[in-house]
Amino acid sequence: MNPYIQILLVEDEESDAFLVSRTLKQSVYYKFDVVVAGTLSAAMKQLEATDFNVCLLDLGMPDGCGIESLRVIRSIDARIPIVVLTGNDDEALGLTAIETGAQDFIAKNSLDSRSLSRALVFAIARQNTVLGLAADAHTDMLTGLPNRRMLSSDFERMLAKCDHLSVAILDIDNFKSINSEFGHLVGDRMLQHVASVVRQYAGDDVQATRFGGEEFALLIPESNVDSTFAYAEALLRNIEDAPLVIDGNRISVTASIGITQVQLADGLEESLHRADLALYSAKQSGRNRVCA
Ligand code: GH3
Ligand code: MG
Ligand code: MG
Ligand code: MG
Ligand code: MG
Repeated sequence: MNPYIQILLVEDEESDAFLVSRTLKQSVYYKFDVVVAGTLSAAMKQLEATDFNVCLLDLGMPDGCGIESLRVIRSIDARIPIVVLTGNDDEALGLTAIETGAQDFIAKNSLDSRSLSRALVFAIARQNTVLGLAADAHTDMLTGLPNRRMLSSDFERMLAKCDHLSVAILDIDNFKSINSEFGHLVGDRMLQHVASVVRQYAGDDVQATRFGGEEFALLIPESNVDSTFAYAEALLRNIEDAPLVIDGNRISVTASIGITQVQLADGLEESLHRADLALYSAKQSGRNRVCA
């Protein structure tokens, strides 16, 4: 681990902040760089301005009390490892803190450089592992796109911040014949290729997901049926115009897309179902086209 560790110390008692900083300076193995925030709102400003490696949090703050302080920090930063400082050997509070999302707790009156360093370094290492596992669980290995697990949280997130959302399902045409003609490995390369065309085309605003085998889902914000139709149509032209080149051989592919606009009462499943029916129409009417 990087021996240089940036800590946000959220502590309202100056004498305690001094004690913690002094204890950290005694570490032989790590250089702890400590920034002190005396209130939760000061902590919020610091977290927005700087990338800290870990947050050391006193639960009793003037603008927050007990576990509530922890919730506040977590809501500002969902990823930062948090080690809680408890005042009076309050083990029950420390354990509750861990259940609420802290990585560890340590009692202020038993601070020593070794156990404090250990708690901080362990918290960082463990949180890295947890975040890595979470990222893996939400990423499709073959294409690197988010997978279906990610789709429902993306759907809720986008629905919350835009007025009109559309859903598109893209399915590669006659993909079985790519596999049977060129082999499964080339099929995999084709999936990666189409995924990269989709990802580039989608950019930052549209959320693209590998939805299933050779199917991709797109969440398109601030769109209606007409704009989504044109958007999807242009994507199909990009795919058609970008053959996969392997050893000088150009392998062309097309896809079909079903689109729908998310209705007020819709959940993700209803929207996907309608997009899937539209996709079926696109396939039935000859493929390489968009249907709504
Ligand atoms: P259609 O135009 O009707 O969509 O025809 P299709 O051949 O694409 O139809 P279908 O959806 O039935 O076939 C999808 C195929 O995709 C079947 C499966 O073997 C293949 N497939 C799914 N996932 C993968 C993968 O990860 N790699 C490879 N190489 N093939 C996959
Ligand atoms: Mg306090
Ligand atoms: Mg399919
Ligand atoms: Mg199919
Ligand atoms: Mg297909």
